[in-house]
Amino acid sequence: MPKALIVLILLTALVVIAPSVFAQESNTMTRDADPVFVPGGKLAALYGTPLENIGAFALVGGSLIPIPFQIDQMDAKGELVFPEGPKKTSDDDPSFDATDQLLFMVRDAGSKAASAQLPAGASTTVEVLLTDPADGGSAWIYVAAFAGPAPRSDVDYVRFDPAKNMIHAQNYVMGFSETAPIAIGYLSLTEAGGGLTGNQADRLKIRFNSKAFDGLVVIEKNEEDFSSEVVAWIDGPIRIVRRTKNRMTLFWKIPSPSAMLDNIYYANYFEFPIQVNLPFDVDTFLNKPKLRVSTDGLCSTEKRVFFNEKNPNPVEMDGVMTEAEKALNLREYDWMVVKYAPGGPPGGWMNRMIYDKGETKVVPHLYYNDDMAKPDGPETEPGQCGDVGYTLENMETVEKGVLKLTSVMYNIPEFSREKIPVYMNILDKPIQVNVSPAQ
Ligand SMILES: [Ca+2]
Ligand SMILES: [Ca+2]
Ligand SMILES: [Ca+2]
Repeated sequence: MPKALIVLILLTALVVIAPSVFAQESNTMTRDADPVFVPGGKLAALYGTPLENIGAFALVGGSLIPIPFQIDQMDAKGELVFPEGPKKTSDDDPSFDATDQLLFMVRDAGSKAASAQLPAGASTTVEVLLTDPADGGSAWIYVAAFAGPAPRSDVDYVRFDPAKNMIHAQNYVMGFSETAPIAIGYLSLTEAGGGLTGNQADRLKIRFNSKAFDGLVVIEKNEEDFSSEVVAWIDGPIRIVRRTKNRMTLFWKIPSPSAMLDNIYYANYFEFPIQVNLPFDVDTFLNKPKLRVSTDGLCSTEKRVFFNEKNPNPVEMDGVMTEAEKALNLREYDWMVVKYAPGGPPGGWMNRMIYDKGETKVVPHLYYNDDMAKPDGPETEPGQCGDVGYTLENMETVEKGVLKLTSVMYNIPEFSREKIPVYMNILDKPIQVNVSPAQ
């Protein structure tokens, strides 16, 4: 058979086959807000590789490009490794091993690559298939080991400024109160986060009050009674993990046991944990203990509205408590939203709580106060202007021990109600990963 004819037949075959193959293998992932975690146990092909020799890539618009990713290491004791800060730590095995994990943003994944498109010069390449359990959508990334430093993306979604103790994320900027270093004292949405207006937060308030010794003593504590020290941090392109050592003066001069808390910041959301250490059975000493954790707003900024699934009609956070606001259902909620009022910028925040109540009956209820005439010090702007968060109910059912709650704040840059389930899926239906050798 003449050579030209064979070539022609092959070409025809390719043209016929190619569209159907590519149609099945293109990126169909609709989710764009999630980080994706690949545990080290699934990346055995990379064990022993120095971290700087590992690269992650995605096929976008027909070319394979480096994507932002980071590797968080865990030591032999299962402790997260913090490469920076006064109490920095290091991994027993500084190269990639089974306890480390690789993370990246789902928005950076791409289509399935053919073998000719795999990273040139890599000694090993694995294919990571991402599947959305909610709608079956899929996307891919490729992780490769090189003999020397790997090509890297220069995208950095989050930056920690340790001198100013500020977080600069793609969608928001956060700082802390000078007089209460455990508490958020500055929070703004960037243009990418659907905001434009500078600081929106008075401060985070942590308020505890209780009676003790049959009502003879009143105990009141606020966020200024905490010491909080940044001891170490991870600052990668995907997330910041900021470890703080926190103590509260409990009674007279007796400090609480110190609690290490890891605040985590992604491009578009953050996790703010609270830990209540109880060195005794609460019921023995305290009557009606109450804890409130809330973020007060500023009336001087752009108007905002609030709603949650139990209170679907938005109420205006304007410093005036209407009848509708007084009648809000405060029961335990799945999510709540604070966004700019209609006509304002498009962005908003969705909040949810993660907690394990264990044997206790402790539940977070909604806290909402929007009354400028009611001072609630210590605070920056007197009065409450859309002060929203949670109170812990039934704390007297807690026995000696530790109570942990994490508040997660998701920024939704172009807010619409249809997006709420999408953001709930970040935790409820995490994106699945399957790793196989790249073909
Ligand atoms: Ca390691
Ligand atoms: Ca109001
Ligand atoms: Ca205030």
